[in-house]
Amino acid sequence: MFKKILIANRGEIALRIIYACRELGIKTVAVYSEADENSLHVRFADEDVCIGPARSADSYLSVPAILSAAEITGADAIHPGYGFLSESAYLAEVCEACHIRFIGPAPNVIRLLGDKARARRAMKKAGVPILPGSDGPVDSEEKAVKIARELGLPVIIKAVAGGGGRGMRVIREMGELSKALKTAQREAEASFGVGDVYIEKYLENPRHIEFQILGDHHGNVIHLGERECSIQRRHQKLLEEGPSIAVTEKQRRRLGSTVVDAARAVQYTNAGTFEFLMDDKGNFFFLEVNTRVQVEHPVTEWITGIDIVKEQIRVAAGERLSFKQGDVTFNGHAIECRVNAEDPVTFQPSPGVIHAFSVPGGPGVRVDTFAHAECTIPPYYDSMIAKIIVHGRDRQEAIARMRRTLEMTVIEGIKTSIPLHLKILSDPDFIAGRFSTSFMERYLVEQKKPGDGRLAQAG
Ligand code: MV4
Repeated sequence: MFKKILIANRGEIALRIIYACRELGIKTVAVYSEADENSLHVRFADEDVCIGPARSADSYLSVPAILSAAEITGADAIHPGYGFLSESAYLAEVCEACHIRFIGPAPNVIRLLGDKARARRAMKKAGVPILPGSDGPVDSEEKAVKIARELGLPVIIKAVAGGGGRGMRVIREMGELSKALKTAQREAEASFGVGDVYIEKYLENPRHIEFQILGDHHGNVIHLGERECSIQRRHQKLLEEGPSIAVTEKQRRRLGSTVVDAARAVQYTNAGTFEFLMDDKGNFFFLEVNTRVQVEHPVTEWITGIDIVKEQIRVAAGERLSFKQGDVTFNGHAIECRVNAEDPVTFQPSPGVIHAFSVPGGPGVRVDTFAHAECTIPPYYDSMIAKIIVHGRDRQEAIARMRRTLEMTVIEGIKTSIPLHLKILSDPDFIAGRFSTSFMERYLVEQKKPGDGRLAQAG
């Protein structure tokens, strides 16, 4: 087992990794930017190293700064968390060269799955259902027109280096195709340094459902069921839950076993998430694989009782997964709300000093946060300040539990998304489980209608 892990991240996930390391008896090294000097992850790590100025590009995204910190402190592994360098095949490769273990999949696996067109092909080959689309990148207008004709409109153009919704274009009329192809390519080149794009049939109003997997270095791969992540705005998830009320036990077993086979086929190790779109007939289509631990992993931890971060560390150290697929059971229902420092109506970031901070406990409540009274939320990073996760025997109990928790949460000094979460949790369509990825868009349009009253009442 590792003796010392460097945590190449900040905020709640850095603390979450410290929790796991402490329970496993592993020393920790925090890295921090000048804006995070007084952060809790720095206070609770055994050692800490300042790696640069506030700007992420100069600190949390700097491979040389992070590798130097690992060398200086003698860390034998790096946990990248989520965001920042968590899906950097380059960091994973440099770690290998420096004999420091990267806690994540092998560099070539990150690279394969980071190229969405290659990932699509690999998944198709492994028997995972995909949407009809181009076989690889589309580099000319003639090719694009031919494919769009074959697929039938609407289609969607996506960047091979994309993911998370960046650099996508939906085409509803043939006349739009040529211009959209050029802008998508230009945007992809500017954002990712790779201009390649591919085309898929566009699925209207799908659900977004993802399967959590874990793999060790002994060929064992298991799945931990799915999370429903349809409640999002502009590709930022607001609320996740598990299990999805749209997935039957039979579908879970079937798709679970399909993703496990596919993960084995690409020699996947460590934690990963297979993202799918689900249509209104219950068909699943592969989107992409996230090769990191995700923000919403606590939802799965609670319904399975498995500590995903500890498993990540164990398998990276060469140990076997501590359980088999047959040991995995699903218990009750979990919901996570991402509390952001932002205006709940305009979504403008709201950084600053938190003067009062109190979140209730009680049965079935977990809070993953780096925030506390008198802490400062810097303006340089993601606006998420806390994750509130609840568990109930069933979905109804979980919803009631989340509502009472949010109602009794006190955060003063900054604005938060809590009023918006409370409105979602009392929406009849949400409560009935009738929603898709379009839920928030429609919801926010409805709210703007004059005379509706919901906006004025709630919050
Ligand atoms: C799609 C799609 C419909 N059809 N692909 C957005 C994030 C990126 N990972 C893929 N995305 C989508 N791909 C096809 N062929 C709709 C989306 C999409 C979406 C997906 C998941 C969660 C929220 C979403 C919001 C809008 C669009």
